[in-house]
Amino acid sequence: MKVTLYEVWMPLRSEFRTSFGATRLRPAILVRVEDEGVEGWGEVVAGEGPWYSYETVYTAWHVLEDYIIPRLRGTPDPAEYSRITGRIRGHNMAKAGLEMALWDLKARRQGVPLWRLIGGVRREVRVGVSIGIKGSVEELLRDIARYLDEGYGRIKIKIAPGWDLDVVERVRREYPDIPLQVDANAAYTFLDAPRLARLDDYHLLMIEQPFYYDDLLWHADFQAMIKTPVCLDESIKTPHHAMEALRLGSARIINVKPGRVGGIGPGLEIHKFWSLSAGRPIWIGGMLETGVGRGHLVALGTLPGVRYPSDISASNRYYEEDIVDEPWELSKGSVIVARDRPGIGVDVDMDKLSKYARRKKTFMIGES
Ligand code: OSB
Ligand code: MG
Repeated sequence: MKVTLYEVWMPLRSEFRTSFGATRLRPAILVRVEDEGVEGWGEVVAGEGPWYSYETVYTAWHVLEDYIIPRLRGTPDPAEYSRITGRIRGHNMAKAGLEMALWDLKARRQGVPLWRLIGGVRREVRVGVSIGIKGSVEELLRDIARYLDEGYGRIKIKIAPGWDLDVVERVRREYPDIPLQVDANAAYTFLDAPRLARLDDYHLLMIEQPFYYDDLLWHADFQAMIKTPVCLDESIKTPHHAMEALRLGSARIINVKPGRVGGIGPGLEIHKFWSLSAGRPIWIGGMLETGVGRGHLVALGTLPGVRYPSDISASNRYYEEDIVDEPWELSKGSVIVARDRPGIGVDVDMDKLSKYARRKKTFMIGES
């Protein structure tokens, strides 16, 4: 097997601002695996700095090159992957990039779409759009109007101290009935809990990750205080955290991001435990992925436990030009349709990829 890493920097159509910072140029590592003429693609979603999590595009490259790739023998099945990477603590985004590529390879070898291989039950994935913090409420309202006009049926807005209750109030006054949710990206402490509890007045679908990025306790206390479902993002890094969250009552909903949890396999484990066993909903979160990572999100979005719209928007919501042959598009009813093609359903356009690539390295993997 051959593994190639590409570090790409993709210009976003507009700045994306959250409580932890702003991005204009989104880095990613695209991972290509090739075996006997069949390829598979994955994506490392770590950012330019340790803001969403401690990983960066540089730490991920280092961990892939120096610890993960040297442990590979032959062409591993994704089922063996956790055994291969098990001794490496954390660095889930680095692990996930290669794991996803192995899933795509496996599906393409079998000639089946990835969503079928992992047990998806529908091709139409309900999606929404996640809108960053803006310079003014007017600007936010213009963006919301535009996305609704484009056909997005669910809006998520980012909140942070100084950009929360008043903003939600204005959005609700303008749009009393749209499916709406908020995401704080861990911007608050429990001292803010009484104020945040007033979000209950706006019939939001959920409040995502209000507190500390490792917290489960404050979220549990907060969930007990409010009617609106709490959704965890940053705090759920492994299937074990999902078990802890269930035991503690930290959330009713989990946003599953394959990058954050270490890949498709751990995502499926969380789905099995949280949704199939415990009967609770999940949805699929995004990290501004290129068309490659997006293909993996779409595949996960077809799982039966996905019962809220996912943060999987069309390629053109993020990028002027995506690097895949057929960019992801929004279809009627605010859905993205999983493709009836082997693997993730897209091929990488190598000319476009080279346009955005700043670093590339190939590794030959021996049989033993
Ligand atoms: O918290 O869900 C998040 C983007 C980067 C980092 C964290 C988050 C996000 C988003 C964007 O909300 C979701 C998307 O890809 O559309
Ligand atoms: Mg989030």
